[in-house]
Amino acid sequence: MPVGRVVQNIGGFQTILTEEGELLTCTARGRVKRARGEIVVGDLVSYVQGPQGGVIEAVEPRRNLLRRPLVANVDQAVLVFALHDPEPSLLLIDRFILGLQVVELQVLLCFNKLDLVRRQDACTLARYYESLGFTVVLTSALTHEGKRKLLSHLYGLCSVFCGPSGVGKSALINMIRPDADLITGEISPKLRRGRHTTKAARLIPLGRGGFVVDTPGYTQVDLMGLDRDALLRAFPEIAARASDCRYRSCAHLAEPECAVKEAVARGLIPTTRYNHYARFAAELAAENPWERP
Ligand SMILES: Nc1nc2c(ncn2[C@@H]2O[C@H](COP(=O)(O)OP(=O)(O)OP(=O)(O)O)[C@@H](O)[C@H]2O)c(=O)[nH]1
Ligand SMILES: [Mg+2]
Ligand SMILES: [Zn+2]
Repeated sequence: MPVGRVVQNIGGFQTILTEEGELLTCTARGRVKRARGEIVVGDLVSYVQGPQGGVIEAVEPRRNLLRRPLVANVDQAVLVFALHDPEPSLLLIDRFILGLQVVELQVLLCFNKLDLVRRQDACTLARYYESLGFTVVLTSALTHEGKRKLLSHLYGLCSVFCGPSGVGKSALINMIRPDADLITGEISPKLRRGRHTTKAARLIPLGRGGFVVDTPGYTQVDLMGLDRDALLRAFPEIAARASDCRYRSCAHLAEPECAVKEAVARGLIPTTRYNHYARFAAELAAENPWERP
């Protein structure tokens, strides 16, 4: 049976990308839906060709599943924030990074709308996150600055673009894949209408291998189900010092002889980051009582 990748899932119809590189509109057998729950963008599916389009017979086991945005089998999250309009919030950026740790994903930070700010301010923000251990790309979907650097991080991977609405996720994907709207045109005329305000996830193949997934913007980041390991993955600069704490189980909150708090006092870890860490730790403890330190 041939296998395809779900590129879009709207109103009970799945559009899949076939091995031959063609788009095929499908419906799923009832038992497939019951067994797997919802079919989501990024799923690999086996299908048969019927007279009315394709019929999905099975969903291949998923490598991973992200709930927000809802997408399967991704390697990397490209977290997009605008440098201006909308103004970035350090708290929201850190919250997004944490929310994405529900599955172990590589996070690439992309600060867009570089054309709207002073270069120096953009570089200060980029250096701040780089010093914590993140990879950062500065881009402008308007001037195409940063295009090549962004692309160099995307080849061969399935990258989901996420972030608040209006930051330029779709604009960036149009920048790197100008014929993306050609593909959307073939998918559904209905969608063309919402092109600048994304209503549903859409997977777009890259010319030289890999995929990008455009998703609708959101700002409500749910921390439900995240554990302490996820928290430490979101704060690598804190994780890096944890082994020097007096107590192995140190949560770096109220414990004495805490190497993390000492690093904060000495200015080696930004106070802003530590405050966000403490705030999220308290939230996780309230939402997931079994995670209480
Ligand atoms: N000046 C400037 N404007 C940009 C840039 N990138 C995007 N925009 C504009 O910002 C607005 C929002 O861009 P979109 O690509 O629709 O944003 P989005 O993140 O996809 O938003 P949602 O689909 O709602 O989540 C549009 O008017 C774009 O033209 C940029 O680099 N510079
Ligand atoms: Mg969009
Ligand atoms: Zn500690």
